[in-house]
Amino acid sequence: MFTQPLHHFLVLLVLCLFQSFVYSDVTYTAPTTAVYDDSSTQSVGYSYSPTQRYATFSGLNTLSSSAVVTIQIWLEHTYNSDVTMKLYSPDGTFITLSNQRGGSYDNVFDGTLFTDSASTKVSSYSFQNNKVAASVKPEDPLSTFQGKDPNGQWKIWLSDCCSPDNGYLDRVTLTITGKSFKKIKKIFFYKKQSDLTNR
Ligand SMILES: [Ca+2]
Ligand SMILES: [Ca+2]
Repeated sequence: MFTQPLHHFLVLLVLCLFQSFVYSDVTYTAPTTAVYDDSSTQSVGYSYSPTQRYATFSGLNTLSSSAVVTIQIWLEHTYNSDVTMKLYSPDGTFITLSNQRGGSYDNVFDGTLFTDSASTKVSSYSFQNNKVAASVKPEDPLSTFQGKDPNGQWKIWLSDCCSPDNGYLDRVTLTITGKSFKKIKKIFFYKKQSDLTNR
């Protein structure tokens, strides 16, 4: 029905539209909060490249000294100290969320909120097997991002040092609370299809 090049173009167009909309996940709640929430699944493992997920914000003011950034991570993993997790702001500034914490335990970060207001730092938390650490302070403070321009692409980065245990990153929410937005704008999240994994 279509010529071969046209057919390829249409398939690509549909794929691009699909990717743009399926993984779009930033919600702006006027006047002060923006939330990225993406629950697609990516694998995390020693034999893979680092697992990376991107959240793009726009229309926000520079983060003031009272702005609050938090990130909640759902990581299924059977040996959590294999994993290092980092968060990058759009200008490339990063903090380490967890530097190989959680020992040999399973699923201790499967829903953990990283927040500067938690009572215990991830480095001194008493992890238990199959018990989610509800909230912890990250290795480096999230307040590091104060004074930064939050607009652009944030990156959530996980790497796994060792075999044989692997896992899955199931969901990430990144919340930015600051001054009123300049404008409210729905934007889209894009991730390479190859980053996804079938379960
Ligand atoms: Ca284990
Ligand atoms: Ca591993």
